[in-house]
Amino acid sequence: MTQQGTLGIAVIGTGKMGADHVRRIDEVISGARVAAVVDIDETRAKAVADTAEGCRAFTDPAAAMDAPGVDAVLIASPGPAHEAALLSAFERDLPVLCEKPLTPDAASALRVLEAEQRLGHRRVQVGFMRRYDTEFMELKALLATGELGRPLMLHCRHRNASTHPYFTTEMLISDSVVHEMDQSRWLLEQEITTVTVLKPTPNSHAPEGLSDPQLVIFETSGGALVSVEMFATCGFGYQVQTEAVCERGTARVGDAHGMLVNRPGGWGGGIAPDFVARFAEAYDREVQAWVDATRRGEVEGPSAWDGYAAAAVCEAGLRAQKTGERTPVEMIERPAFYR
Ligand code: ISE
Repeated sequence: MTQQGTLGIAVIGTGKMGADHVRRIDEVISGARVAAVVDIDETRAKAVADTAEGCRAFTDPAAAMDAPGVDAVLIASPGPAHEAALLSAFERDLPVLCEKPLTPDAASALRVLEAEQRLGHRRVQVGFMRRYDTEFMELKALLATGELGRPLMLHCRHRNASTHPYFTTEMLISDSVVHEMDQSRWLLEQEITTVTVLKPTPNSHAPEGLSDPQLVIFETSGGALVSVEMFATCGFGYQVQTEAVCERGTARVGDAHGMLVNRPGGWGGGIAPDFVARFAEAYDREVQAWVDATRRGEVEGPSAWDGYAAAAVCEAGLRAQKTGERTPVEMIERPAFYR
């Protein structure tokens, strides 16, 4: 660690999320600095590097990890590039915060698990930021008290205003519903055992060929049911809501409308445009927690095991999406290393 114990971070990927993390590390959180950024688009890497003092731009992740002053790696590149970046970080025994998904499929996630276990110590925190959202943390704490009794069902709504041009029907599961996969495992402390995907006639405002919205149903090892409405082209903004239905009551989070205003002709609140705005504080808390744990020499938060479990559920989800059938999740037994 350099500069009085300040953690020097290499940020891999300078798209929407990577650039936002660079700003966050530079301006919002404490104890860290951006030492390097990487992007295959050199111009974009340089433009983002220019926003953070002392930051160098690279096009090769390995070269950035070897740069002077780099103590840790934040991976925010597209999912298919994660495995190679994770394995390079392990070769250098560097701590990693890896944006979701850990990797795009269960086989590659398993290779990452095995490589981390060969290191002999945990190195990875996965960026499931909902675990750091105040409302979701409150819901988790309430369920843990047992006051409402056993959770029977979760009803989740996940809405995005619109999709980017290369968003596919499969990505509704692997890029979007992956959040509900992790959130459900975390809230219920159970594994997801089956996935069913139902598709209504698509929204006529969805891009040609995109099957949106979808209704996804999980069954869990403890006999709970989870319903997820995934609607990626809702048109009106970004919404993530969850209602837990328990034996003695219900609890709902994510209305997140902020201030309620009365004005001539009506009343109401605002709605976030996207995940960067809606989960800004959760991302701040997540990255700060990672930096703090790393500076203490510890690893906390969602682990590579959680990343693997989500990848295994995604795989079942993608099969269920094609066949329309209730599809079992295939997972290895949890290694003692991740207990
Ligand atoms: C995006 O990648 C995210 O992670 C967002 O949280 C999610 O709402 C969106 O659907 C994904 O594409």
